[in-house]
Amino acid sequence: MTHVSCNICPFVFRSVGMIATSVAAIAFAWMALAAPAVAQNNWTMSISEKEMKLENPLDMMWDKWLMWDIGYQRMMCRNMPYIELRNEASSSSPITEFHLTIGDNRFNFGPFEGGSLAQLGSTTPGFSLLSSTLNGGDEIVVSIGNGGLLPGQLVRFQINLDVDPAFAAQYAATFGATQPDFRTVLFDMNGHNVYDGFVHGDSADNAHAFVTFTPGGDSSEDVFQDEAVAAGTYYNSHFRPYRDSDPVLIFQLQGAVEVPEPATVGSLMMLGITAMMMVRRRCR
Ligand SMILES: [Ca+2]
Ligand SMILES: [Ca+2]
Ligand SMILES: [Ca+2]
Repeated sequence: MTHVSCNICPFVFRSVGMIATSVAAIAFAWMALAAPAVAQNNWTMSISEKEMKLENPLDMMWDKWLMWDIGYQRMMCRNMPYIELRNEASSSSPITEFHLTIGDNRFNFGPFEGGSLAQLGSTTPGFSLLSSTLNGGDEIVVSIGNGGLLPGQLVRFQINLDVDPAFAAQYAATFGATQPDFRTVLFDMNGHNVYDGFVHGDSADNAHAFVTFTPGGDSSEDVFQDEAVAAGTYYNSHFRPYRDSDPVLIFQLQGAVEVPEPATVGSLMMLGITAMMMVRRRCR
């Protein structure tokens, strides 16, 4: 029985091992580069006719206090609702711009006395807002200065809805001198378009919003649905009798944009360390 010693075997095994390590390293690099980014910049927009509802969304005592106004006052509040824009704490970039479309384009975002289109709320002082419109007043743009709205921060501001001049006579024929309710302009409560008399349940004529993160760019858009509202018969000239209940509600939109995953940088560093270990092993 002959015993043949094999001098070439350790070399073959080492080469196979190095090739396997290289293939694994390349596969790892591809996984790191091809992996979808999972980190996101996220925003939430809430709208309500009363700023204090946004400040105290779950407080029953506030709900009772806010609800028992008179019908005329509620009509005016619903024409000049408050928006709360929140940059979620999980985001990594500030929000520098907010966009909202009008929904029903027979209306527009109109100025307050003094000319501004968005007025900073009293509950979030200190922000520098600059407002303008696009598309003949049918899209409002609110820029947030001084570095923008940081992750974890929120800002509240008030907007004002007006009737387009071309629709003013038709509006007045039905609703007189009253002001349009944001729940009939940005969307149609219970799918009821009160200006056409139709019930569609269609979000094609509803408002949508997005924000710009800097850095990060424009987020996804979100659109209002034709929201279900229990006391949906009170709007514009249809004032609530004082004895009736009509809670102050909040309606929300949300969006996001993915940001480059910082882990990708870590993965590339790991790849570098693996390559260095391979070189060291070769030099032994
Ligand atoms: Ca318009
Ligand atoms: Ca108005
Ligand atoms: Ca609609």
